[in-house]
Amino acid sequence: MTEDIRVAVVGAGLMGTDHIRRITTRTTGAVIAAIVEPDRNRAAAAAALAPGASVRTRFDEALELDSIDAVIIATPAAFHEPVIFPALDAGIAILCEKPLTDDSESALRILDAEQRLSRPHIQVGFMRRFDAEYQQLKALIDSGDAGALLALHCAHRNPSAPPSATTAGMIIDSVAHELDIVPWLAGSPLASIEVRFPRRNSLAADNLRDPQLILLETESGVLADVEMSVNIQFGYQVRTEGVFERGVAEIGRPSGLAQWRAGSFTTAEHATFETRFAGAYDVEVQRWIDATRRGQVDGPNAWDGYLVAVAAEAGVLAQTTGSRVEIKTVPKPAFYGAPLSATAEAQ
Ligand code: ISE
Repeated sequence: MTEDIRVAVVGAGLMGTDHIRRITTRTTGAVIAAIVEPDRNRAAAAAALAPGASVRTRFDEALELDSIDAVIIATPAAFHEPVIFPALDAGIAILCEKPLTDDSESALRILDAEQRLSRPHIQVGFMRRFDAEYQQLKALIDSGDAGALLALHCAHRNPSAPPSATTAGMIIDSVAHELDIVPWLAGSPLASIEVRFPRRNSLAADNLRDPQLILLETESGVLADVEMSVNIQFGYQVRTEGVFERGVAEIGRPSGLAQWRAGSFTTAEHATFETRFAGAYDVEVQRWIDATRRGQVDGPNAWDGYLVAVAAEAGVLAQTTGSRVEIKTVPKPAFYGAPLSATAEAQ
């Protein structure tokens, strides 16, 4: 393909707008051909970033009228399926923001529909896999230079939660990242999940059990503890420490200008995931564009999205039982390539 691919962005909220800005100013090989957004103000603000793009209220209009080659789905998860099915029918490339869906049944419906095509078309927006520091940690784990990976300590901290946040949603929408990245780092699928609630943050809405402590175990026996906080005020922070046989390694520390002044040491922390993972999003979208032009998917696919949906469901159950819940998946279809480890889907 020599011409730029024509992309429709469905949903012009925070992430959709961020991707529109990215494609118009930082990536190459793609143009925004259509913006699908029913809210007029949002649509107008997004359209101002992408001169020449059509503005539509429905995805089928964009499919019919804008000659699109690909779609970025940036709506809330409950609205992913109604865009994914017609996009698959049209045979176009899909970058779907995480989570793929908010339940495993709908994820399975998507896998079934995708397998009617000759190859995978869906990439899921687990952008951490493209982050430079996560890539370094993964390379260290894979090299074996520090010995085997034994455990991970993960902290996932958001400054404040929107009023729509729920206790289950903290697993489905936020811990979703760790449900993807922990097995990716460890090179082994998740086997179980346990969720406990520490003392409640009084700054959280009354309905919210925040923070949460999550314990994940991989089939290979790596244990990952995750502190998920969504009202921690000071900033946005995602830190991961790997414990190895011969040492430890950490990613996610604040970087940039450090100051020693007036008796204190300071360095700025991120306020939002848009800046913390800006580089990762750029790489993710550029690689998605490049792969789309080659007719491939080069990143977490719909199968990975399904695995996260299953693990999140187990996590929501674990919130209510307070005990360890096993994560059980259907066997991996050959369509999605080799399983993560030999034992991945053996049971
Ligand atoms: C948000 O949707 C994200 O994906 C962020 O990375 C995550 O930190 C946040 O908790 C989610 O709500």
